[in-house]
This record gives sequence, C-alpha cells and structure tokens, in this order.
Amino acid sequence: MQGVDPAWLPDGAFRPIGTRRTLIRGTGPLVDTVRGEVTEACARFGGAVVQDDPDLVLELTGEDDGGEAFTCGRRDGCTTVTATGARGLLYGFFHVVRLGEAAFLGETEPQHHRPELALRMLDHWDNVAVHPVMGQVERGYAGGSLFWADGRARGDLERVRAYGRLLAACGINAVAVNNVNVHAAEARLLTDRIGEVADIAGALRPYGIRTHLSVTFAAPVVLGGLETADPLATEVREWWAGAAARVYAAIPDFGGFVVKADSEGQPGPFAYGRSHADGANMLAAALAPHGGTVHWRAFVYDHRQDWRDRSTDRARAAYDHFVPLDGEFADNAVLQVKHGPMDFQVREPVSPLIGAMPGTRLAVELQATQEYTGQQRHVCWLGPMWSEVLRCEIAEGSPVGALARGGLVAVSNVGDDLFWTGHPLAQANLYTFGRLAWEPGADPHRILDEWIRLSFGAGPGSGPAAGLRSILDGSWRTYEKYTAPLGVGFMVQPGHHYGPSVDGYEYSPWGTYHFADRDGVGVDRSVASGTGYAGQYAKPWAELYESPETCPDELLLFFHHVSYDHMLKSGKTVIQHIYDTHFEGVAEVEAAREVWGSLVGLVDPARHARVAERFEEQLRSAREWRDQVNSYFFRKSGVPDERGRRIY
Ligand code: GCW
Repeated sequence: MQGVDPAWLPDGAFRPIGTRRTLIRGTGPLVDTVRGEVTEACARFGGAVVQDDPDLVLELTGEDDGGEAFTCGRRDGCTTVTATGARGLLYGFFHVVRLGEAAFLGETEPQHHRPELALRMLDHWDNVAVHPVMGQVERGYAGGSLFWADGRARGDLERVRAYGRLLAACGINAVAVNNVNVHAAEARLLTDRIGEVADIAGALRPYGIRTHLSVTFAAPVVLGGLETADPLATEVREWWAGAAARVYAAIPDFGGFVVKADSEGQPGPFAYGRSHADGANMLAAALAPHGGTVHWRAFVYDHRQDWRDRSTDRARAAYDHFVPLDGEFADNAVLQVKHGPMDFQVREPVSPLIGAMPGTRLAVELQATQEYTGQQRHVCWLGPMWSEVLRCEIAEGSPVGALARGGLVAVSNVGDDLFWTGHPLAQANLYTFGRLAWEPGADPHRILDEWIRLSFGAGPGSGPAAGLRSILDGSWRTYEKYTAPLGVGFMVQPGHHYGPSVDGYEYSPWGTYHFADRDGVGVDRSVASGTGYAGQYAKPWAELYESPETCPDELLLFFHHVSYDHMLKSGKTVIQHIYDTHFEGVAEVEAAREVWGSLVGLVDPARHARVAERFEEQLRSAREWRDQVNSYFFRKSGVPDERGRRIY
C-alpha cells in the first residue's frame, strides 16, 4: 500500500514468484486473494499466471474443507503447494514468499505444514471514541486506531486490508477489534453499531482473518434495558441469544466474544453471586448455535487492596479464582490467561494457572504492545521471552505452547502510524508472535533472521543483517538490566507506566510491591513464610521456587525477600548485581545506538531516521532508570558499589 511502510512484505519479497510462471487451481474468495497476489507480483516482475508449463503450482485440491495446512515440495523443476483448504493455500503461498529464491532451487520432498494452534489472535485495545485518560488506543504506542477514527469505523479500510495481509503472511487468523475495557460507545458495537464491525470484518476476510468483539457483561442492562445481567436469569440468556443471532446475521463467520469481567471495574457475574463459569457458559450458549467462541479473561484480581495488608497477593489471584472452576467451562468457552501471574512485566514466572486447568480450554495471552517494556520508544524484541514461556513445561511433560489448546493471543502493538508500530523495529514483535503462534516450539532467533531477511531484503552476513541482529537479539535482556532487577515488577510511573518510579506502586491499592528496606528487598511468596504463591505450582516448580537456594536468580526477588548481601548463583551479591546490571544495560543501549548509526545508508532513510530518534530517547530513559534505581538502593542499603562508579 502506498505511503505506508511495507514491513515484512516489501515488493522485492515477491520477485521470486513474480518472475515465474504460476498455475493456480481452485475457486473461492481466498483462492482469488492468492490469484490477485500472484497476478500483481507478475505484473511487477514480468512473470505470468499460466495454464501449462509452470514453475509453481498452487492448488486447492477439491472442495474447501476450511483447513489451514498445506504441503510444499519441488521436483522436475516445479514447486508445488497443495492444500485441502483455501486458508491452507493462502498460508502455502506466503510460505513460498518467505522461502524466496530458495523455493525454486533443487529438489525437495513434499513437506507437510500445519499450525500447532488453531487460534492465533490479536486483541486490539482500541476505543471507538477517544477515552479521556486512555486515548484512542489503550496502551497504544503507535498513533491512533487502524479501525476507528472520529468516533466511528473508518470509511476507508484500505489499511485494514493491508494489515490483514501482513497478519496472514505471519500466520495470524483472528483479530478482536475493540478494547476489553468496553465503554459506552463501544458497547453498542454489539447491537445497533454491528454494521461498522461487519465493514471491518469484510476488509480482513480476504486474508483469512476472523473478527471478534469485546463485549460488556452488563450489555443486557446497558443496551437491552433489562433490570439484571444475571447469567442464570432466563430473560438475560434470551437477550444474549438474540444479540448473538443478530451479530451472525451481519457477520456469518464472526469469531466470538472477548470478555473482561469483574476486573479493574468491568462488570461481571460476581454482582449476582454467580461464578465465572456461569458467566462464560451463558455467553458460550448464545454463541454455540453459530459456531462462535467466548474468550473469557482470567485477569481477575483485587485492585483496591490496602498496601498494609500483607496477606493479599495479586500473583495468587487468577489461580485462586479459576482453578476451583476447572472442568465447568463449556466446550466453546476459552479461558484466556496472561502468561505471567501479574501483568506483562519484563520478567515474571509462568502463570501456575496454565498448568492447573486440565479440564479447560486455555488461551495464553501475551502483550505485543510494550506497556511495560519501553512503550515502543525502546527496542525490546520479546521473542526470547515468549519462547521461554511457550517452551516451559509448567505441567509435567507439557509445555505452555501445548497447553494453550484455545490458542495464543497477543495484545496488538499496531496503530495508524506510518510504520505500523511506532518504533519500526517493534514490527519484529508482531511478526515473531504470529510465527510462534503457528509453531510455539520454533527457534525465535530463526524467526528474527527471517523477519530481517524479508523486511530488509538482507540475508545473513549481508548488508544490515548482522547489525540488526545484534541490536535486536539481546534487547529484552538489556531492557531488563537497566529497569527492574531479579523479577521485581512495577517500578514504573503510575498511570502511564513509562519510566522509573521505584516506589510508584509501593503504597498504592494495586497490590504490587518490592518491600525494600535498609536490610533487603523482594516479596516473600514462599509457602513456609510468605504468601504461599510458590505452592500453586506443580513439581518441580513448587520446590524450585520455594527456597532462595534453588530459586533461579532472575526470579529471586519475585519469590523471596533477601538481604542485599545475599549471594546469587552468579557469584554476585544482590546489591552488586543491581549496580552492575544497571551500568551494563545503559552501556548496551549505547552500543546498540552506535550500531544503528553505522547502518545509515544500508536501510531505508525514513526508517533509519525514526529509529535513530527513538534511540536518543531510549538512552536518555535508560540513564534515568539506572540512576534512579541505583541511587534508591544505595540510599536504602548504604552499600557502596564495589567498583566505585558514580551513584547519586
Ligand atoms: O496491563 C493492564 C493495563 C490495562 C489493561 C489491563 C487488562 C485493558 O494497564 O490498561 O486494560 O491490563 O489487561 O485488562
């Protein structure tokens, strides 16, 4: 699309296909999408869509069965992609785009590809009407909404279509188009404003993407004029059944509802003395006749706690609320769980809930928007963190990626910004998310290389590839180093969550503390002497986390309160670790900024300028983090830096 960054689909990525002869077999809207793609590539590069003597065959075999798998191989000078579903053909086409010239070399046995997770979804926290505090996109760092402007759905949906194309090219197949905090205008998307959602769904459909909607649990009251939203009341159930039927009349392939209930002020079943299974199942029943799914979020905790009350631990909340309900949720109800027990901090353990709900379909929620990881002003490629989460065997023998039977979801980092994500390098997070949702066990570094090759047209060892890799590869650990140490969270400025404030939430009702005093720091979540959170894990995790002797360094202060001179496994004391990592983190940002500077002339000038500008802010902010955190702990502990560096 003109005037918008091409991200991982620059024209050049279509040269290998566009210079060749392609035979396309099959009919239907998604096959038309593929045909349109090939035709356009050929118009640009001189190839042709042909009936015989092809270099490439893209074939839908028989009736479209809705499947997403495809088979790709090459023999006798011809590359062949076959699929039994049109979506599979679309993914097979983008697979060939990703392979580039390599798709047309040598011979390869047919290989079968299929997504490991059926649902690969982005949740947009987009508001229709600009919210007085949260703006157009809650926690959005890439401008306004792609979908909504001036209080309604955009008239021109070209960009939404282009977005769908980028998403399909990395394997994403579902999008929720509005914020889980559903305000008054947004609530009506479910009813009289469903036509606007249908328009957006129409723009995403050609790329195999289904549309979902966040709804308010109070809809029967606020929209339907009923006196109650009690999930067991007949009139409420009937109201939802009717509402769902009307949604499907407007959007026949509608995906379903996303619900944030009894959380941070959103209404929910607790008001009626009902359980979250009652609430979710009522919506599931309304959606079931139409094949829809309800995504019920497990982000339920007390955000009005008293900091003096040391018995309440926010980390425990999701598990305490939901584990007793295991087995009670309907088949088309998916419990959507944040990957960590808190809230998308730079370092958290894996949520124990994920391993403790064998009788429930779970979706795992990640956050691509960098709320707590630099807000797309800092480079922070989250691939390694997500991969660690997905590979973690939180229940015996089962990695998180396999336990997420209901899918993988990320909070989107995209807006109407020219570069989609504000920071152009944050596109890597979106791409990596899609590829990991397709294959949770994939090596994230391979995905990064793929993203670099596609986006910058640079193979390993050529042009800017090595520089880009070195900037992105360790950027999450760098961010961790100059911000919150050893698993402590929330040392951010309250409200907007950007920049350091060590005590920002320490005495607030949100329930997240570090408990630093002159002797030590950290939250005791052991069973023996703390909140008991460590006991929510199965073996071996419960034992590992229970004792400071076995707890991994990077999570030590999440699980334990220790003295500043506590010796880490790394051989450093806690206080020296804090000082060292903060100095190192800033030095790493300085080095990355240098590398970026050296890429001038090797990457598109507009991208270069945007990233260069963001690096200035990242460095300023990293120094602020370093100096505030180091000074804070120096003043608390009185322990000087072994190396005598400047602390204020
Ligand atoms: O991370 C927190 C955010 C809120 C968000 C909430 C949630 C949409 O600060 O802005 O609300 O999580 O996940 O519901």
